[in-house]
Amino acid sequence: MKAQVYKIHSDFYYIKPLSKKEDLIECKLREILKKQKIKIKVGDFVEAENGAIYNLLERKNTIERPSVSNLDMVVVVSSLLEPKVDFIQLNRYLTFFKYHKIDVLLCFNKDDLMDKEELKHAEDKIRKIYEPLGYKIVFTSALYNDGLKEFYRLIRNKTIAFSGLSGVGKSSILNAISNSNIKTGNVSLKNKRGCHTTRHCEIIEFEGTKIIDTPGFSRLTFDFLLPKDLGILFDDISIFAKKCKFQDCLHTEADEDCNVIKNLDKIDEKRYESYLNFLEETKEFKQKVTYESQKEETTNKQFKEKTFAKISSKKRSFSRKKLNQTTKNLHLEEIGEDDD
Ligand SMILES: Nc1nc2c(ncn2[C@@H]2O[C@H](COP(=O)(O)OP(=O)(O)OP(=O)(O)O)[C@@H](O)[C@H]2O)c(=O)[nH]1
Ligand SMILES: [Mg+2]
Ligand SMILES: [Zn+2]
Repeated sequence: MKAQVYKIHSDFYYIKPLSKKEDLIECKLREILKKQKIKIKVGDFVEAENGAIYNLLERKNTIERPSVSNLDMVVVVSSLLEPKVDFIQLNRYLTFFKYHKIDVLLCFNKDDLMDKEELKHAEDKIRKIYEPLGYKIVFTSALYNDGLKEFYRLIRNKTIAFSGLSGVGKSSILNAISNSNIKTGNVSLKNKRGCHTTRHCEIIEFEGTKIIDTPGFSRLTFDFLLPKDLGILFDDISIFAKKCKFQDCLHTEADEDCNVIKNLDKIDEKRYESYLNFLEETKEFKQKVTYESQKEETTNKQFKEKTFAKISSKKRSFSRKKLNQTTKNLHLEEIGEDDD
């Protein structure tokens, strides 16, 4: 039976068969998958029988944070206030999903917390940065149903996952558009942060749309990318980077004649700051990779030297033997010669 994984709780996998409109079936994992160290995620298509999943079917895409597969789109949710938009974190999500080639919809929630003028100002600022980058943007209030029709129109019939910091209103939006009753949490009065109410990823399905609610997370570092590959993920930087005359340029302040530096006034300040932040992480990764490959090279070299030394000592003893032999022969020959 082919099925999709809807939620996972410790060792239990809740799957929905593709063929029938059944309720979720509780399953475990077959040993073979565990042995192969295959990690099954929410959104995965699998094969199962007798209450056990035994095969993972091909994925369209898969990500670790949140840990989900087969997405048509990710909705990156921020809240305009409480907590207010963290643009570097937002760029972090966008760069990450661009790397994974997954479409993104930007949702700015809690617009009810701003007065009209403030909201207009925030909207203009956000649209100016992100619309030229090709992102669709919605402004919503889960509390007052603002923008939710437009939001629903953009995600209809798709499999989408929410992504965003804790407390921005992901579960609240999902509740408002799907009439669900998922637990939502408070935002701390002191630091305006959420309190990690949603703990697991789970598919909520209605009218052919599948929404994966996810726990809010912020830890996401570019510790898998080389510095030279970061710029390509920033369209607003790569447009100038393409015309940069330096070949291995990373477009930092150090290179005065760099075409990106020359055009910094045309790049949003926070976007460039985000680039520099992530660049440091990619540099750390490069250092690690270089160190490890050097270590491996040294080990290989030592190994080779050892082998060589062994061979040469053998060779040496061999040649000594041969030399002895030859000398002996020579000696005999000499004797023989003498004999003659
Ligand atoms: N004023 C206002 N408050 C909202 C809105 N949406 C959500 N909230 C409140 O924000 C708080 C956090 O909402 P959640 O939906 O739990 O946030 P979340 O993003 O799911 O958070 P985690 O599950 O922790 O990742 C709750 O107190 C909600 O009532 C909104 O549009 N306006
Ligand atoms: Mg939640
Ligand atoms: Zn440059």
